[in-house]
Amino acid sequence: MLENNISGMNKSHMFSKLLKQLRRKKDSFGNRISGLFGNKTLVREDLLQNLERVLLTSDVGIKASGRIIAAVKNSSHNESPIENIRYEMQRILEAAQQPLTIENHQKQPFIILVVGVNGAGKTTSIAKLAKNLKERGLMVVLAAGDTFRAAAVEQIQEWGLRLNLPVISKPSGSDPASLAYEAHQQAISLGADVLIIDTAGRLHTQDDLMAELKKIKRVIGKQDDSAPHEVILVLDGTSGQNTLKQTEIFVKEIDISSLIVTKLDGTAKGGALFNLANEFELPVRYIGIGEGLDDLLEFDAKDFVSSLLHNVGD
Ligand SMILES: Nc1nc2c(ncn2[C@@H]2O[C@H](COP(=O)(O)OP(=O)(O)OP(=O)(O)O)[C@@H](O)[C@H]2O)c(=O)[nH]1
Ligand SMILES: [Mg+2]
Repeated sequence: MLENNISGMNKSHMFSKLLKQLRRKKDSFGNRISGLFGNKTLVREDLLQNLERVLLTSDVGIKASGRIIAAVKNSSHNESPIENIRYEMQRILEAAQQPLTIENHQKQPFIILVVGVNGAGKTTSIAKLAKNLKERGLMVVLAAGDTFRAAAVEQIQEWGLRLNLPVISKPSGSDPASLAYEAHQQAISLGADVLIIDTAGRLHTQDDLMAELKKIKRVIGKQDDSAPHEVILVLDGTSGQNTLKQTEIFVKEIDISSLIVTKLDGTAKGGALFNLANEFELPVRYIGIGEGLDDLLEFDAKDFVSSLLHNVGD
């Protein structure tokens, strides 16, 4: 059985990386939360008010914030509320913790279609994911399905070169569905375990582009009716409430299987994960915590909360 976590990086190394990256900036979500508890003289009511403000302005959302605040209110008055906060935060996020498993898949290749709005971090996340899967011993092929811009094709080709992975591409302007079809055929003939298909960024309001995604899905299904096996929506973790709206529409339009939430390094809006986990029953497979190839971590609710509340209440 192959390891699920990123090989070469043990658990404690991953945690220290998460901790460092999530709290990279002074006004990051983690630093704001822990800052609240640094002030020992704060009375309970003030703490509650400040906590609520931090949660809401970090885009934790009204409902998830309500759950955390209720957990504090329910804690006894003579104990620190921190353990209740930790417990409730973990409970919210645990619903979304379901790692991507590919190894037991019967038909090959396992096809991952990656979608999302412009600039969310799709192509970068594909490169990071490809590296991760390659290190898990899987043979990965990439498809330059963002045929919209010449630069997009070049971008993924460059990642392919760096990672020493085949990239199936066509000139920009080609039909992305036919590229996806060909990439599927080539991945089969190369004996690939995994095919990851990049797509052009689109706004959820662009009907023609949504139709194009549906066509890509249909075409992939022609050669293997169980494919695509995973449709990942990539969300920019700094875009706050927009992440909810985007998820809602992409789910409705093309049946998303899971999420990758990017750019959680240092953002003041890092609460979006709680909002997403509380509102949707979608696994968060990975989180992006930087621009480097190793800055994609398998999502772990306990580690995430521990890094937010690091040194709090000790
Ligand atoms: N800090 C940080 N930057 C990231 C992360 N993920 C991606 N980025 C950066 O975000 C920018 C956009 O990333 P891309 O991967 O090109 O995004 P995309 O969704 O493919 O964009 P389009 O193809 O234009 O739709 C790049 O500068 C990335 O380096 C992350 O986790 N943290
Ligand atoms: Mg891209």
